[in-house]
Amino acid sequence: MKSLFDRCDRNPILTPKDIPLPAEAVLNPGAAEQDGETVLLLRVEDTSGFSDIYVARSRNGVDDWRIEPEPLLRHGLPEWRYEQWGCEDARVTRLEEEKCWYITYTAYSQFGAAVGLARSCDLRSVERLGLIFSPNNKDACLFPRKFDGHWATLHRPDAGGGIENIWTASSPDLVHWGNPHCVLSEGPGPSWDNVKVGAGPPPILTDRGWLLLYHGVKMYAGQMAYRVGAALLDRDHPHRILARSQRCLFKATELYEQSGLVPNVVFPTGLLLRGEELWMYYGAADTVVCLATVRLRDLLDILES
Ligand code: M1P
Repeated sequence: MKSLFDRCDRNPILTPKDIPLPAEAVLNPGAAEQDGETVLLLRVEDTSGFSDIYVARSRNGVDDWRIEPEPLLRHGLPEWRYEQWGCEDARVTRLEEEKCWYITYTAYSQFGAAVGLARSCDLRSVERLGLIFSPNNKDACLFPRKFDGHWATLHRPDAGGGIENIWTASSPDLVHWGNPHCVLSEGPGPSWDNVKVGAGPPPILTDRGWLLLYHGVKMYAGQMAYRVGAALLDRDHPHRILARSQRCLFKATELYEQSGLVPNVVFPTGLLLRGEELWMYYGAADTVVCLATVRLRDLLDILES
């Protein structure tokens, strides 16, 4: 059977060897377009185990990446106590109304994993706005427009007892967040996503609603398998789910996905719509960065069925 997604034949498109410092891993990239170029916000884990966010640019989004020598978000700055252990897994959303990109990322510290928000108008310098969700919370991404005068985000609070579902929250100013709703729960029984779920890249608006890619996790013999599913959220009420894929749509099948620091992980964090195609940037085995494409129509048809 032909797979829904086509993997880039240059995969992995970025490896630790491409990084201008000794790196253990490069993974889970946010993706944006700027001046006709693809910009990835890479999580780079250094050889001491701590992560920062670096910027990479490419004309074709596949190769010839130019990587900034200094991180955009560096962990351990004395004034940012909630990210002393790492800045991880950035998702980036262009807010046209604000004429800036907004970056949600995991701020990791002795206090746990929280959600940090930063803004950048040039993707070269950044202004941190602080935490928007306290620990433990991860996998946050912003919608690119307001709903009834409020911004909206997806995020994944840890409810305790192993319950980790995707929630929405809304805010008048991107700083104060409330109005929580659970939008997508862990799958039931032995489902492929029964251990936890987390939002992937910022949702993309389609003629059928907001398309969300998310990761779902299931445990096999004590090892977690991270795979990818999709959902459609209501165009005007993003906490209402319209459809959800019953099966996983993308999983680790290649050596660079099945083998690495954390085996059997595909973890999408960047998604760009190019014509009829979606370009999905993802971390593989928590070690390298990869690209796969899918026709938007094919994905929507699956959700509709
Ligand atoms: O090892 C796979 C992933 O594990 C975590 O995922 P989640 O956010 O769902 O808990 C993260 O640490 C992520 O970085 C990592 O890729």
